[in-house]
Amino acid sequence: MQTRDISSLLIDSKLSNDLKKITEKVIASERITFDEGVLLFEKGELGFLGTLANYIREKKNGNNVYFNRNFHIEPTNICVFDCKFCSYSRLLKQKDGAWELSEEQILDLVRKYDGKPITEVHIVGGVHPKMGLMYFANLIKKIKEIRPDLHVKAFTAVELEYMCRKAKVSYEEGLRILKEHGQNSLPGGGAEIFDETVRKEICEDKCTSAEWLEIHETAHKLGMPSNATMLYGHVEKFEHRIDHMNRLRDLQDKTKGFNTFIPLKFRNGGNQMSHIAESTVIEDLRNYAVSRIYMDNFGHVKAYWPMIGRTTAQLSLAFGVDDIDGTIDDSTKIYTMAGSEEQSPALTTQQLVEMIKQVGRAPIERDTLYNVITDYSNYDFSKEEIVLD
Ligand code: V47
Ligand code: SF4
Repeated sequence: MQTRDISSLLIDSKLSNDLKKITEKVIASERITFDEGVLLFEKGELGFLGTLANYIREKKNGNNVYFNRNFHIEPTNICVFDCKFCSYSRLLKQKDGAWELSEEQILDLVRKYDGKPITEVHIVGGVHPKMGLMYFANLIKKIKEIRPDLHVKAFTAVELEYMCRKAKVSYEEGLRILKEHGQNSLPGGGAEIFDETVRKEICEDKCTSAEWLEIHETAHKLGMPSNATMLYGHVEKFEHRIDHMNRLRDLQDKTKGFNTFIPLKFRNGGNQMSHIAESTVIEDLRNYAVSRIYMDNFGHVKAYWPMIGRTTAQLSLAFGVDDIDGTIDDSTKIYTMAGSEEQSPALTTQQLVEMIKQVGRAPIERDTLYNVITDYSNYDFSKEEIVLD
């Protein structure tokens, strides 16, 4: 990747001293403070932030861009909660647009991938009052009987908090049961924005920030890694984004259990916050870059292409991002229903590889834990040496 040499920033007469100080810290691999994080959002221009973020990204992950072969299962969109930004959920009594898959339908979705080199299933959905801890534990066990090699990344902290509360078990007990039945890790959803005032405004009734963090900390303690997300570009201010990242950075110092940080752009289609304009592409790229600079103890920053769109995902690779999620196979509706440009999100391995190569990066298929499966940099698809989708 050709970007501006970071040390040239130090002799740039147009750059303010406070931004030069942050540049020096980045070069020295020193952590930046809360105030410096806010300052980056307030004063950092796109090119400047990109140079810093790309420097860190290449130091951590070289030219690699990771992806995996995955699919989602969304068992239901019926949800007891009422997040204002959610375009996808329906109340139990609402019939229009609601779905609830039976166990057999879910298992059939898994069987569909027999013989295909999928490595991960991502299971999340609405918080259904009748689908409890043991229902899901047994479901995971059955999924693993069909496909023992599949990594099961399942249930946001929001779903887990509700499951444990209803089953009257501690988070530790609930997570232990799920782990014993085959769950391997947790996705990053439900984090939204940790600041309590903003959280009250956008998702008042679901698990608190402290509960979200406690559930992830407990999972890490039990040897279940997880991801972390941040829903941005709605009513939050820059200091709320940095506060959010700061709470995650602190927990990562303690547990080292997070795999990746995933900023999620608020999409305004068909929800109670539709009057709020979506963030610009420039703001999306600035946000990826500041995330990469601030979250110095996170190995990876992911651009989730079904949400941000493939063009912005490609651009993000010059702004700190080193992962673009996976093949997806048109198995998720969360963003489709919120108005994403990706209305049937599915990419073959070859398409993902080409997308990454187009912007001069090295496409690396990974498993959920970032172990390298295949380096596609010099792979010749016409020879079909690898089982493709
Ligand atoms: O928590 C819901 C978000 C999340 C909207 O861990 C919205 O690998 C934008 O967490 N606009 C669930 N965002 C999805 C999620 C996720 C996605 C991909 C990968 C991983 C991972 C995790 O989706 C929710 C919420 O923050 N969301 N509605 C919306 N209108
Ligand atoms: Fe329910 Fe999740 Fe939608 Fe909130 S974001 S209403 S918890 S499905």
